[in-house]
Amino acid sequence: MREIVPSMHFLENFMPVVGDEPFAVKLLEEASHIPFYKAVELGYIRDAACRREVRRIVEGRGWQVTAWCSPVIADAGLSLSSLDPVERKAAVAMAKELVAGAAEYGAHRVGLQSGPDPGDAKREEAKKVLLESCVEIAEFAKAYPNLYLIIEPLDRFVHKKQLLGPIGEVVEWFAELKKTAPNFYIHWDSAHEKLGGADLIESLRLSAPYLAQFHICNCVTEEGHPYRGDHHMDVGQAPDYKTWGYLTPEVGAEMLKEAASFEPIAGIDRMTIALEVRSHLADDLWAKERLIRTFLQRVFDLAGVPYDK
Ligand SMILES: [Mn+2]
Repeated sequence: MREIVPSMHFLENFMPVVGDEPFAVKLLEEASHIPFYKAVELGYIRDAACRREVRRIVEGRGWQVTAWCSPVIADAGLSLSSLDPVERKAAVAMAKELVAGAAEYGAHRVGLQSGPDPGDAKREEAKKVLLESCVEIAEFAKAYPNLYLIIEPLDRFVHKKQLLGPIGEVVEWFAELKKTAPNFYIHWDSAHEKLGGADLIESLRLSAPYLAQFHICNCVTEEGHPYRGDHHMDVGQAPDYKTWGYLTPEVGAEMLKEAASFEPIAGIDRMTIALEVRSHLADDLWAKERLIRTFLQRVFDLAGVPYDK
């Protein structure tokens, strides 16, 4: 059995305001009074005073902190799996900088992603250089004793079109990475798997030997539907929780139950689960937060997994 605790995906749930760091920090402080969550997922924070504030809040709350740094590298137009050595070198240097910065505001996990899929002909080479990038970052991250690295496989063919990728391939690649970089783990996401056409439970099981945390996330997979893709879409509301997507509390509970049944792995005392829903400008953010929390609570209740220990 593995212990799994609820995580607040602050970055996505409060997306419209996270760019205003001082404002977002005030919201984080308010959010820290919600007893349900035992972990939090943030973006990359740049301001030194805000970093100190975030650290004070998360340490005071005893939250496990994930810092999602993947968008920073992608937004800079860089990729850890780039076949251009100059670009890849810049991406690795940036990743190290992000690890050091995230450690300042109390991060325990730093989240990365591969890079765009280069197509059939160059895929194997890209995987090879990605491994080299990850080994170098892992070596650097060893200086931070309570910090691990996580990599989130995305979909390859539908929306995010990343190198990693279908879970079977990811797991094979990961086994190789683990030999030299034991401080790397997988972050699994149900929407990417669903969009990739995977069976959710089977995919989750494949990731189990390396799994540190996961997202449940709603999406539409139907071709031609305007909502198709990884848009971090809304979940439904009681009583029927129906949306155009696949995710209901019952489906979420099935995943949570499965993950809780896995054998423990070295380095991971407790896993986290977050419900990934993105808010948009003009949303009532606290109403949205309540909706997300109510849904995730129901997932725990249906799975029979306790969250208030
Ligand atoms: Mn995700």
